[in-house]
Amino acid sequence: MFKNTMSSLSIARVASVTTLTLVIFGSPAYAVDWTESADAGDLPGTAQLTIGPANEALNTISGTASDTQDRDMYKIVISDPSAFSASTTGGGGSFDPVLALFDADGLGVYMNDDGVAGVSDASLPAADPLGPASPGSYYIAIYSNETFPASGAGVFPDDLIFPLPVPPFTDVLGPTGGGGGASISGWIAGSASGSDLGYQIVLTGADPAITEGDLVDLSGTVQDAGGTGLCSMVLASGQFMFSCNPNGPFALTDLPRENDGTVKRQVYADGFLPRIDVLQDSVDETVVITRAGTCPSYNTPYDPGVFPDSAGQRIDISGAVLLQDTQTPICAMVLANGQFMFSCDGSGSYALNIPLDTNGQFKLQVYADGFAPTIQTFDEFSVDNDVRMARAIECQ
Ligand SMILES: [Ca+2]
Ligand SMILES: [Ca+2]
Ligand SMILES: [Ca+2]
Repeated sequence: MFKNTMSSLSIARVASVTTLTLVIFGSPAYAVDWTESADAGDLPGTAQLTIGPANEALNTISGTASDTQDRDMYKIVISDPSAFSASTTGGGGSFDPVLALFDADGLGVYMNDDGVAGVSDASLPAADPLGPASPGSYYIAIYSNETFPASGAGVFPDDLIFPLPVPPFTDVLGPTGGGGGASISGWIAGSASGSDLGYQIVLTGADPAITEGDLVDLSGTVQDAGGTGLCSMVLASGQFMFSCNPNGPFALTDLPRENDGTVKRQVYADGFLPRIDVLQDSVDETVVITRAGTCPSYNTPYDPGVFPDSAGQRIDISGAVLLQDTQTPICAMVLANGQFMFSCDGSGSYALNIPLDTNGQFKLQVYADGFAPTIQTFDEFSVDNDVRMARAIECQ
């Protein structure tokens, strides 16, 4: 995945041998060649982030269209709008590539089907009047001429962002389709053909979307649908806090990213369905979570005793998180009196060392994506508890 890092390191080594290298190759000598990791998504929220060292241009993006219905979108930074250009290689046969640029809000900027008449490779030219006007984050999409980006409900042809190219398909087109005034929401499908169609996009005036090692800050307010701030647990990149003082606001700073450049923000609150979002960058926003409603219980009720003398004493608790009344394990977040872990080792098991509260009790909260939260209170005489989870769709 970090082929770009390898190549920039080897270039750096060559450059350090002698300044003659710099004379021969000119500058900049360093550049990022990005290779698609798994399959790039096709909307801004799922676009693949390009990542590279600081102060290095993004020279190429290489990838594969699994067939003519695979659309690959990449997030990039355009550092020099007038110098920005992009063109494909790899077109031919069943793969007739199209390039389109979208701004940070997902609005179409410009697109091209064929750079030269009779040649299927696409080209977004530099210094084009329809090209990007300001530096910043953009999304570039490569797709075949058998599919079209759309906004709104994706109705053909009303919601097309760009007009349909006409022979000889060389026009550079702005977002003047019927759906061009709104951001991309999906793709209109045509026929699927071909398999593993390799491509390369050669870029100028562009940088990777993310600088390696760049940290993320997440903040905002956790609310219910009515706008009331909620006491919740907010977790990302192994860091967490409780939005409980006062209810609602949270801030997590300097979060490392996953290997794909994203950060997963998880929000858990008693009585609400968990909310998990994969984020591309720092964000400060209101996070609305949904009340779980009335859900069936697969757990035997427990009536905890009150033991103030045990307050503060630490105990070990353990058990397994299981689906309904089966032995199927569930990967869940298990939280008890401020301590938490994930039951994701394949067996659903959890084990925590926790302090007892002022009543000598602990509140065992278990959350999993797609499941009703299960909250039960126990005392030091019930430390081994399997937790049975109802699916969210079982709730009223
Ligand atoms: Ca792909
Ligand atoms: Ca794709
Ligand atoms: Ca083409």
